Amino acid sequence: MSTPADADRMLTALVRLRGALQTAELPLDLADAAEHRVARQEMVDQLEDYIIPRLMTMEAPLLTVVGGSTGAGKSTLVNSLVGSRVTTPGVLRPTTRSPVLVHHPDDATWFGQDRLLPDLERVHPHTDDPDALQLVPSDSLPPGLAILDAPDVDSVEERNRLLAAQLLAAADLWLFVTSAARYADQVPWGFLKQAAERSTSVAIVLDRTPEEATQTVATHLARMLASRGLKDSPLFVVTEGKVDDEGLLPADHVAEIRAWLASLAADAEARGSVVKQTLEGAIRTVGRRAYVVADAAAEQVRTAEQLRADADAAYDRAVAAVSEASADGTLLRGEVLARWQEFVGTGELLRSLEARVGWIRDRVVNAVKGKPQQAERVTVAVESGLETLILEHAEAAAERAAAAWQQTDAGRSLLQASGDDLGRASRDLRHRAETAVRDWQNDILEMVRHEGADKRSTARFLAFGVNGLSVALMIVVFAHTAGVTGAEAGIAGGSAVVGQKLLEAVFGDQAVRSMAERARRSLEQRVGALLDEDRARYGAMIDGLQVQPQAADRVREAARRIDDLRFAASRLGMGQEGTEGTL
Ligand SMILES: Nc1nc2c(ncn2[C@@H]2O[C@H](COP(=O)(O)OP(=O)(O)OP(=O)(O)O)[C@@H](O)[C@H]2O)c(=O)[nH]1
Ligand SMILES: [Mg+2]
Repeated sequence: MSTPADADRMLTALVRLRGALQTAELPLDLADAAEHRVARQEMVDQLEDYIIPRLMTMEAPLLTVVGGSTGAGKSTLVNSLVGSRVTTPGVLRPTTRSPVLVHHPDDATWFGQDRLLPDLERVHPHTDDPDALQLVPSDSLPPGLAILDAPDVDSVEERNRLLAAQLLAAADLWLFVTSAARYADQVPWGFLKQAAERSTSVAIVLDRTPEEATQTVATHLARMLASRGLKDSPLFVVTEGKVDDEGLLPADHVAEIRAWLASLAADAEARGSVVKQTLEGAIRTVGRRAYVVADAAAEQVRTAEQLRADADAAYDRAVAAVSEASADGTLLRGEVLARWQEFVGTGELLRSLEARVGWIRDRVVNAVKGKPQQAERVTVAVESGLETLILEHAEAAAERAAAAWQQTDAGRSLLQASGDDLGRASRDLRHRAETAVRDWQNDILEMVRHEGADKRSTARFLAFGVNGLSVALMIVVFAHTAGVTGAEAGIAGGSAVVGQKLLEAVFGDQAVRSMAERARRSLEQRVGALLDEDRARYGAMIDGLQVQPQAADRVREAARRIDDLRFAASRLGMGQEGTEGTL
């Protein structure tokens, strides 16, 4: 960030990264998703709470966040540093739930809602509200320095722990407080490790140390700090002292820390380098972690597509199966066949099929004359046969799709979240199937009526009737791929041949072929649409996730841009100053 223009470019890249991260939601329960979600939220928070506002106002006061172990004496330390009771210490753990920010009265403008930690509402009187930030102006702090008392990082209350982490992520400088009794605890060290990795500026306060233990404990702690990459962090030891009625420690106990902070406040350059170290470390870390989130987001998109494809495959198969079974003679059995034979007669008809076509036609005409109820019965049988076929395959599709989803964690939790029994056909499918089949039968009636418009008065047309011809057309459709050329195709095939001949006698070969083709297409469309509605239940679950296919690339692009700007800045820095450079 050598020039204001460089800083602007970096700011743009960071704002873009924040936007990209916000769209990179990770709704599917993939392995590690929980971890990535936390990381993503932490990054968005830190960009909003600290990095972006800080970069926009580099001249803002140094924000020192006092964080650390529960009951280590953080609030007492803040009060003692300020010299009056600005935040409430307490015997009951945890005491501090709502952060308190103390600043010089002249610096008030820097800590408005529009700057750092924008989601914490600014309040002036004391509060326990964890969503509020209590602002306390105090003359006893020098301008350019603000101190924030945070909740305990290892709190028994999760809300406290999260808030403490968020506040530390918004700090220019950590004043990390631990006590002689607690300095070896694990949680605080987790935070310190993070600070070391991110090059956050940290000073350690070993609080409440009994006089006689000072040497041993301080030496041990210093060694621990060095081995964890924090050897350059100042270490202050505060010996255990008596607190006064106000809960303040004697001034000399905190004099050293106070002096150090005052010297930072007074020295713009020193202050600037503390801020720069933390800010640059935060930008570097966010940039690096962004790639991990981008990978996770890409994995979400892949998984969502796979789940969708699994459901689609299950339903495609059902559509194909219904289409096949409604054309290969499968339906020309049982009830449909029996009713059809009742309508056109059998035996004799079929036996002499090859020989005397003309004769058959006449026989059929005679056979069906005046039997409209029989045609109606065929229609009813077709209806129920088709419905059963569709329902069977819809059930099978739902089972297959659910079974495929059951195989992954992500799919399993989607099934659970659906609240609907996705493993079964939808509840209203039977009703919708009835309607669809009836609509299809109406299509056929329409077709026959239309095709027969100029033949209405012929004897044959009259003999079969629109209904009779329509059921014949259905029968022909059902035998489409079963072969309709002769009796060798079996009874079903033979029955279809009768239907075919019958239609041909009225409409002619060409017209029958085309009608059968159209009737078949219409059936496929209706069945397809019907099953699509069931399939859509799965699609809706995926759509509801709002997984953004572009998000991963956008995150990666923004992170790369940040890398480039950091690299350019460091080269510039080396060229000009012969040092390691800036960002
Ligand atoms: N005698 C003595 N008591 C102290 C000292 N520091 C803190 N205490 C007491 O220890 C208790 C906890 O101190 P706090 O300042 O509330 O500790 P904290 O770290 O802010 O606690 P949380 O906000 O709950 O995490 C209070 O009763 C303090 O009065 C100290 O140096 N000497
Ligand atoms: Mg406290």
